[in-house]
Amino acid sequence: MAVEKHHMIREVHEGPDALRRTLEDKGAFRKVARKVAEAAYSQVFVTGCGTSLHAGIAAAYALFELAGVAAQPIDATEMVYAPLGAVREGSLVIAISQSGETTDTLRAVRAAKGKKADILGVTNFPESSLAKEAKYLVLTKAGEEKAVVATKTYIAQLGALYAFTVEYASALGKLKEDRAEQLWRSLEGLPDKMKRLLGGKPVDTIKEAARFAKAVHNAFVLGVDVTYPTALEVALKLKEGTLMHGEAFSAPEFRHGPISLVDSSTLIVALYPPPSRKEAHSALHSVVKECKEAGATVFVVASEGDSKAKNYADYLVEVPATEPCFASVTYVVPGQLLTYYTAIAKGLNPDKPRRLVKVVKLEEEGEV
Ligand code: F1P
Repeated sequence: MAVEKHHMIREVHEGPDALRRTLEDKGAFRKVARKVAEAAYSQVFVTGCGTSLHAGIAAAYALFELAGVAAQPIDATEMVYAPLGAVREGSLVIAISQSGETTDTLRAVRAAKGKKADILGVTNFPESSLAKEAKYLVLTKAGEEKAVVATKTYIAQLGALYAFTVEYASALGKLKEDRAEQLWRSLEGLPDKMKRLLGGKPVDTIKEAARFAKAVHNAFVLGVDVTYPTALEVALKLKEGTLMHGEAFSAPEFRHGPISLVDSSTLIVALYPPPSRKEAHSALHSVVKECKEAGATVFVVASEGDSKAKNYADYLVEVPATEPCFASVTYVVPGQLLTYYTAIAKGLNPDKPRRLVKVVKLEEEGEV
């Protein structure tokens, strides 16, 4: 690969390898998952900040679907307030932080431990504070990430959390062996599928869309079902990297108010769930139609062979088909690339967005 000027684009290209390395030690996931299953937790929370929180929401969706576990995602910044009232002995808190040093996440973890909860830490740094606080550890193997805008670490977090979920669901007796194997094969096939999005037609389309997006002030990122967690992450990327106002909604929820903001200056990023999720797919499609009629420009990400998704698309990026519950891994890549190329088109440095730092470490907040 050519030497890239920015860390961000180099790190987007390193996503497939980060995922492959993270998934390598199957036995480690199995060991942790078995211990967690044996402990028979009565409730599960998932927490983190920013991109890590979004990986946690994606994991909660997989835990609902594959393990039948009602995992409750909560922002780490909120966890220390009202939600703490529900944390008790027998609670498991899955805490995610690529650095393992984010103050807000560590505060949530310490508060939960104070209520006798156990912590499963998911981090890129085995020596980090989060790793030290955690009873169980799941490691991502993304290597160092230099750009402030997180990309490959998110991919690695998804991989680790999905692998844990498959093993946990199996240990709970919720997945048959052959289905678990099928899911593992699907996970292991994801790096190659991601690579297909990093060049050729998808990138040409994204560069073209970025030339349009550089003048956009408001973008709404619509997902539904398995693409909803990805929508949250893509909207965060757009805000951090391009300074445009990007906001995510579950597509049907978008009708309950925000749709009135759509006009001919709006960009809609529509993340179509795989067509096999029929109801969700048509729920999103009908909202996209209304947005198109209101004059919006529509950037669509859809599964290959999704014939309906082209109908209202000004720009269309097709992602290789995957197990729907792992869709976040492929669907986020066009969003990461759209962020990068729009930042470049706007003359911004995506490695160092204004006012953002890679690790948010806070002093005790006194009176201000
Ligand atoms: C969490 C995070 C990042 C975000 C920014 C600030 O970091 O919110 O997701 O991009 O850099 O910190 P971490 O807890 O995953 O290290």
